[in-house]
Formats: sequence, C-alpha cells, structure tokens
Amino acid sequence: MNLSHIEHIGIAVKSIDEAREYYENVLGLECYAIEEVKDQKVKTAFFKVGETKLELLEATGPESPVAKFIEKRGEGIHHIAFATDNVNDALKTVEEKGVRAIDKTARKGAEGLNIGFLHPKSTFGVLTEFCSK
Ligand code: CMX
Repeated sequence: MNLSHIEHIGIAVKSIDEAREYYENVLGLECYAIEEVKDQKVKTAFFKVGETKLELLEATGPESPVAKFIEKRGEGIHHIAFATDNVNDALKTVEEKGVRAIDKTARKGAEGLNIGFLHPKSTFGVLTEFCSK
C-alpha cells in the first residue's frame, strides 16, 4: 500500500492553548496552523518536525472522540497517521487482510487531506490513520 512516512502523530490534549506552550517554548517548535475539523469534532494545532508533523487535538464537544479518549485514558498519544498515495486503496487492502477499518472510504480531514481510520482493537491498540493528498 506504499506507506511513505509517518505523516503525523495525533496527541490528545485538554487545551491547545496550554499544551502549545510546551511545544513552542520548551521544544522550540513552531505552530504553523490551527484548524477546526467540524466533521471530527476537534480543534487541531500543527507542528513540523522534519517530514513528520505533530497534531495536537482538542475536543470541541463532549461527543468528540478526543473527549471520550481523554475521559477514559487521559491526555497522550491518540493516533499514528501514515502517508499513502491512495487512502481508499489502503483501506480496501487492510479489510481484505481481515483488519477492521472504521472508515469504508476516505473522508476529508485537517489540511484538506483524505483520511481513513483503522480500529485500534484490530491494530494491537493503536488507532491508525491513512492520509493522502
Ligand atoms: N487509541 C487506542 N485505543 C482507543 C482509542 C485510541 N485513540 N480510542 C478508543 N480506544 C479504545 C477504548 O479504550 C476502548 O477499549 P476498551 O474497550 O478496552 O476500554 C475501545 O477502543 C473502544 O472504545 P469505545 O470507547 O467503546 O469507542 P469510542 O466510541 O470511543 O470509539 C474509536 C473509539 C477509535 C472507534 C473512535 O474514537 C473513532 O472512530 N476514531 C476515529 C476518528 C477520530 O479519532 N477522530 C479524531 C481525530 C481527527 C483528526 O486527526 O483530524
């Protein structure tokens, strides 16, 4: 399925305003975009580290997957996202191999990327995302 690199790591935080200080003032990274993804019920903040991004995720309501995650598990790494050339093909391939996809087809995520998720119960506990332009 041609995974080229880790596109981003999603990190669930209670407050982007509070957490970004650590990434900016301690790690010295630059927040280059803040975007709300209504469909996913999250606000996101992006930082680049080489080719990989860090995506801070703050819930925009109690029904957000990020709100549920923090309630159950606390703040921390929420998902890992791989870059691929075609999300629909990647989702189809994993399903053929018996892995449970949350999304049957790609949807639009932050930065206008096509995204699709695999269920963490089917991927050894790691919520996994595919992304493509
Ligand atoms: N990583 C690992 N395990 C996770 C998880 C995560 N991020 N989120 C939930 N789980 C676990 C739960 O702890 C639970 O395990 P146990 O049954 O052992 O307690 C199990 O998965 C099922 O969880 P649940 O609470 O019953 O189900 P949810 O309603 O919380 O749904 C999930 C979980 C992954 C299906 C849902 O969060 C989802 O569809 N996620 C994909 C979309 C998403 O996360 N969007 C936000 C980011 C968007 C972006 O990056 O732009």
